[in-house]
Parts: sequence; structure tokens; C-alpha cells
Amino acid sequence: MMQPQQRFDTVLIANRGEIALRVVRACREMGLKAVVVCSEADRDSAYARSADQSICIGPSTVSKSYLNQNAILLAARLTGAGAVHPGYGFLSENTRFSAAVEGAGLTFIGPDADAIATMGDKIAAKSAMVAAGVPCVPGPDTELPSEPSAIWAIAAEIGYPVIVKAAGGGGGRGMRVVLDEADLLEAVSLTREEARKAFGTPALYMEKFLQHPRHIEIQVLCDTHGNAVWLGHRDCSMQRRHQKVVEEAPAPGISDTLIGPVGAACVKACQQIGYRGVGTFEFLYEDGAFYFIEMNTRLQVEHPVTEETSGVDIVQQQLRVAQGEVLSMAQGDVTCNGHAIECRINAEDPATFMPSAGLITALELPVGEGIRVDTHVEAGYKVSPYYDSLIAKLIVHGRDRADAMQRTRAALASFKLEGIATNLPLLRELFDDGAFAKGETDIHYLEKWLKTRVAA
Ligand code: MV4
Repeated sequence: MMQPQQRFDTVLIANRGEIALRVVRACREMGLKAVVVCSEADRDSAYARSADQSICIGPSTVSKSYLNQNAILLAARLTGAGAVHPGYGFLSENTRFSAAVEGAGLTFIGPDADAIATMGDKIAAKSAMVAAGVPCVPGPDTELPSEPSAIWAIAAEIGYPVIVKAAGGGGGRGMRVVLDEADLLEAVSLTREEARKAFGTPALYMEKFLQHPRHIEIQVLCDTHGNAVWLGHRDCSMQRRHQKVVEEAPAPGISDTLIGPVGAACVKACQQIGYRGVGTFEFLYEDGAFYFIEMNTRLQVEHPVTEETSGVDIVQQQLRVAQGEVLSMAQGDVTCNGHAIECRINAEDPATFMPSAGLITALELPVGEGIRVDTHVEAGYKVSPYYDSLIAKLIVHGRDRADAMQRTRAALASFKLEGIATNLPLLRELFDDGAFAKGETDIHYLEKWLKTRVAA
């Protein structure tokens, strides 16, 4: 069911940190009022100060603040907000929250609960993509049966190695690689039990395991009138333990002729589903072919690289389509200029990756043409141990990849942050790596590099 669109003049931001500040900025630029909710730990933060109003909804623990749906809905009612922006993480892909927001007569800035539920069920997502002609990883878009002979038959048909995934999983949770048939049944039963406990459903599916893919994603934007566009692609292969470290747009070495039909299929899938808002189609890319794995129904951390290359303000667009506006651009209006790179700056030990909390005693951000830093921290800010370690995103836009990389090196060199440990030294070292400079990386590259590099 399509919700009737209603205009709103106040947006409640159900998030914290850099993304709360990013959404406040978009609201400001559009003449909307922004209300933020915050925990006791975040009362004095820049984004709480920057909003028109901030409401403390509970203690530092996320379950009592940023995940407290009733407190957030109450804050929306008290402040007269007409819409809720969930940011990323927290409640952004929570079916119940989207439904509760709309049930309270407010606009959820994101897709409807049905679309979130479909994409949250990785089997349902895959079958929707198959139906729209989006290329998927070989393997059935149906639940794995329970009879051993049927399970063996599916794996034999796909060919080893295979990967067993939980329908309720995603983002690297609930999956197991199987190299040969001797290990298959045990892997299935272990994954099934984990899935039952972690996701509340034992449903599994099976795919061909791709051994050296890149992670490439396509950004889409849809209005509520059946219009949809894709805003180009990103490469997010540079990750450690499913945490992205560097993202770039466009994905290096991918031609328009190769990815064009894939983007068109993503747009078609959105139209078939009746998708609204922004979304990301995640693909594995190996030996010249794309394979859909998951769709994220939220604004993503790495959206700025697409903003820089496409010139489209993705957060403003989210707010516009949520107001019921018709998309102001057609596919032919979307062009990609130059190259953008994002570095995630984390408060963590560069050697052990342990989170580092504490006081930022000095902060000097890089400046210059094409340099953007999305952050909520400042000198005197205390990094709390309660939340994600992401404290800033350095986004550099250059005329081509080599230019963007060279300017990223310069920006990293002049990025001064004192008082707590960060991954800045690691990023500086990574940008001196030859294979990365050539774009010769895959999803395993960073973890291998971390094991073999000679410590500086
Ligand atoms: C895969 C795969 C290889 N083959 N599926 C990990 C996160 C989740 N989004 C899906 N993931 C993978 N699915 C098939 N059929 C390898 C991964 C994977 C991965 C994917 C993207 C980025 C980083 C990754 C790291 C390890 C494994």
C-alpha cells in the first residue's frame, strides 16, 4: 500500500554523530526545521547544538536511547515533527520502526515497511532481483530444503565451493563457506542453528562461493510516482571484518558499457517493487561479471563519494521524495564527474583496532578545493566508548583517480587529530601502497595487506 504523501516542515533525526549533523545540514539548506534526539553522552555534541531543538531521550546505552522506539516517537510528537530520518545503523532498516512511524501519522524517510522486510529477507530479495533481471550469484532463490540428498544435489548443481547463508543474515553475519561435499551437512546444520538464534528464523540459502571478487555497489534514488534513477557506482572492496575503510566512486576500471545494463536493471527492480527513497544494490564483481548479493534500504555511510561525482545531494533528495515531490532528474541528466575517495577515520588503535575513547585535544582539518570532511567532532570533544568508532569521513574529489589519490595523501598528511589513537597512520600507509594505487584490489586485499606489510 502506498502511503499518502504529506508535506512536513520539521524533521526528527533519530541518529547521532556525523550523520545527524549531515541531515541537519540538508534540512537547513531546504528550510526545514531539524530536531535531534540524543543520549546523555551526546547532550553537548555539535549536532545537538546545531539543530533547532534537541531532546535527550535516555542514557548512553543505545538500547535505552537511539534504539528506544517509543522514546523517539514521543519526542517526535512533543516537537511537532512530521517526518523521521533514521540515518544509517540503529533503526534505519527496522521494519517495525518504519511501520510505527507511519502508524503514528508521520513520514518515515526511507522505504515502506514492506520493502524493508523484503530486502531484510535475503531470499525474498534475491527472488525479487531475479524477477527484475538483475544478475545474481548462481544458486536457487529459494529456501534450502532439509533432506540431505536434496541439499547435496543443490550443491552439486552449483559446483563447489559453495556458501551457505542465512535468509535473516547480511552484512557478513550468518554465512559459511563449504569447500567439498564432506563438510556440507555439518555446515548447514551449524549455520541453521546460528540463524535460528541470531535472526529468529532458520531459513538458509546456498550460492556459488566467489573467491576473489570486488565489492561494487549501485546507488539508486526513487520517488513515489514510479520514477527512479541510478547515480553511478562505488567500489567498497577495501574492508576489514566487513567494516569498510576506504570507498571510491566510480569503481575503477569498470566501463559504462559493462555496468550500464546492471544499473538499468536495478532501476527496473525498484519500479517493480514500488521502492521509494534511496537504496544501494550490493554486487560482487569477478572476472568481468556482476552478481547481486544484497540491497541496503538506508542512506549509506559512503554516500558522499556519489554526491561528489554525481553532483546530487542525496540527503536533500531523500527529503524531497519523502515530501512526495517528483524526481527532478531523469537518467539522462545523471553524469559522473571525476573521481571521489572517502577515508573512514576511526577512533581506534591502528595496530590492534581496539576502540579508543577519550578527549580530542587538538583538531586541524585539511582544507582545499575538492576536500570535504563530514564530522561531528571538534577540539575538546570526548569520544564516548558507547558508540561506533567512526569520528570523521575525509572525502576528496579529484579530476581522475590518480589526482584524487594524490590529494587524499596530502589531506591525510595535514589531518591533525591529537589526544586519542586513530587509524590515520594506517590510512597514510595504505595510500602509499602500489597495488591499491593501481586499483588492483579485491575484498580480501586489506586483510592480506595488514598481515604482510612491513610496519612503518
Ligand atoms: C559472498 C562472498 C562470496 N561468494 N557471497 C559478505 C558480506 C555479505 N554482504 C556477503 N558477503 C560475501 N558474500 C558469495 N556467493 C563473499 C562475501 C564476502 C564479502 C563481500 C563483500 C565485502 C567483503 C566481504 C568479505 C568477505 C566475504
